[in-house]
Parts: sequence; C-alpha cells; structure tokens
Amino acid sequence: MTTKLLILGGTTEASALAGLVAAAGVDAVFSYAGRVAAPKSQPLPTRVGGFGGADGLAQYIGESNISHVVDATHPFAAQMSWNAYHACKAEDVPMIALTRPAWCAQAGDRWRHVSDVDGAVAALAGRAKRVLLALGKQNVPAFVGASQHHYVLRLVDQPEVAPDLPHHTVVLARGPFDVAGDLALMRDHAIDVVVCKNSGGSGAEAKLAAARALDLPVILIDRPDLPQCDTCATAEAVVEWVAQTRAT
Ligand code: 3Y8
Ligand code: NAP
Repeated sequence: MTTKLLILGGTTEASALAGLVAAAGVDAVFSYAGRVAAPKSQPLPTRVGGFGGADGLAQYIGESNISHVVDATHPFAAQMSWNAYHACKAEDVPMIALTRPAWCAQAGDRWRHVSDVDGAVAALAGRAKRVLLALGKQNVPAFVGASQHHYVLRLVDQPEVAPDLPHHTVVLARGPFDVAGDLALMRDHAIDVVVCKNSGGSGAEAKLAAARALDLPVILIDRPDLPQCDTCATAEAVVEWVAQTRAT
C-alpha cells in the first residue's frame, strides 16, 4: 500500500507538521472540523467538516486509501481522538498522536485546577468579578450559571447569537498570542481572574505569564481522558514514524 497520511489538524503543531510533510513531498490530506469561518490555509490538500463519527472516519480511511493517521488535534478535542483511535483499529491502520505537554505551575502562579467546565463555573461562585474567559465559543453557555460576573470573551469569530450573559464584552482574536498583548488585554479590561484550559503548547500560554505578572488567579481546566496510543512530541518525529511504520 502506498503512503498517504490523514492529518487531523487544528493546532500549531498540526500546522508545523503540514509544512514538513508538504516539503518532504509525502502524499497527505489535512483535516479541519470546520469550527471557525476561515481556518488557516495549509500547504496540503485540505478537507473541512466532520466524518460522521468513528464509522464515518473508518469509511473515509478505506475509501481514501489512507495508510497512516496522525491525530494532531487539540488535547481538548477528545471526541475526535477517540473516534480516530477506534476507526484506525477497525481499519488496521497505524495511528500516532502529535501531543504537547500540559502546562505546569511555576513560582508566582496562583492556579486552581478544576476537572471540567462545570468545575470552572463552580469555582466562580461568590461576588461579581471581571473574568477573562479564554475558552473559545463552545463552552460559553455553561457560564450562565455564574452570570453575576462581567465576562471578557476571547473568540475567534463573532458569535451568530449574542451570548446569554448579562454582562460581557467580546474580543475577537485568533492566536497564537503574546505576553505583551495578553498583559494589555488584562489591564485594559481590569481582569480579576482568568479561566482557561490546560491546552499546553506555545499558542495559548501567554495568558498564564500575563496572569503571573499581574498576580491574578487562574482557574485551569484539566485535560479530558484521551486514548492510550503511540505519541510523539514533534513534527519531525511524526515524519520519522511514518518512514519506519510500514503501511499495512
Ligand atoms: C478550527 C484553526 C495554528 C493553530 C492555532 C494551539 C494554538 C492558536 C490558542 C485563548 C485561547 C482556544 C481556541 C485556541 C488556540 C491555537 C491554534 C489555538 C484557544 C484555531 C482553528 C480552529 C480553532 C477552533 C477553536 C475552538 C476553541 C479553540 C479558540 C485555525 C484558530 C480557546 C482553545 O469559535 C469556535 O467555535 C472556536 C472553537 C475549538 C475552543 C472552543 O471549545 O471553543 N480553538 N482554533 C479548527 C477546525 O475547524 O478543525 O484557523 O488555525 C486553531 C488554534 N487555536 O495553525 O496556528 O495550537 O492551541 N483555540 C484553548 O486552547 O483553550 C484560544 O483565547 O487564550
Ligand atoms: P471534538 O469535540 O473532539 O470533536 C467533535 C466532532 O468534530 C468530531 O467527532 C468530528 O465530527 C469533528 N472534528 C473534530 N476535529 C476534526 C478534524 N480535525 N477534522 C474533521 N472533523 C473533526 O473537537 P473540538 O474540540 O470541537 O475541536 C474541533 C477542532 O478545533 C479540532 O480540529 C481541534 O484540533 C481544534 N481545536 C480545538 C480546541 C479545543 O479547545 N477543543 C482548541 C484548539 C483547536 P464527526 O464525529 O462527524 O467526525
């Protein structure tokens, strides 16, 4: 079977891999979920939209003669990772996850770990504060349960429907972000507390450094459970894995 990669993308690491794979002339297709209006363009043939669950992905793998699957999705894109894990088992196609380490607290960090979005809402009980909600659009509705706060919502696209939060400001921005920009954002909006995911990687960690510099507390959502599969930490290691892993 000839080599043809499916790269499940949507992260800084996935984009770095796309560049390497294109430069190496390896046959590959890059995949986005279609979550944002204009995803970053890639130097590979790109498909946008879901596959239709694990079965739909298995069918796509078979019909497209995919020889290797790289799960380069975000650590919170757990459903996609589990679907890929099951589809690759069903199709007997090798799969590797391109991951990035979770962030670890350092001196000066005031982190409170919670296990999920509901835990973050519960952690916001109490008097009204000014909250930087850096979770993207999908998790905003959960915070209706803590509507006493003023939320600064950093989103990729303008929401079609205004968030159902009585006090909120939308800031449109697409990462990767830098510390100077996040410091300015937190100062300009007089932020009291930051809520974010333990995404890891470099594209979203600036807000942690800014919060540390401003001595602000951070409510950090821990990662969901992900499938136990082969993993690597760099795009170069993925290219090496493909070369060493025979297409079945
Ligand atoms: C559609 C594709 C690249 C990839 C860039 C990374 C870095 C910048 C930081 C904050 C946190 C957040 C969010 C974030 C970051 C990178 C990376 C990353 C966080 C794009 C992209 C897609 C998405 C989807 C989007 C989610 C949202 C999450 C915003 C492209 C820009 C909060 C995650 O409006 C929506 O519905 C947005 C949805 C999933 C989380 C959510 O639950 O709402 N990402 N982000 C992908 C697809 O369609 O398949 O245009 O690049 C990618 C990137 N976003 O190549 O440089 O690698 O993590 N993305 C989080 O980490 O908490 C922003 O504001 O500080
Ligand atoms: P998710 O909850 O794990 O997946 C939900 C469904 O979206 C999947 O079952 C699949 O639909 C579809 N999907 C997800 N990623 C896809 C991809 N790369 N290509 C094709 N279909 C995909 O995913 P999510 O958390 O919404 O993330 C969606 C995208 O945004 C991913 O590319 C992810 O890497 C990126 N992203 C997410 C976050 C985050 O915080 N969650 C942060 C940064 C980037 P079907 O079941 O129909 O196949």
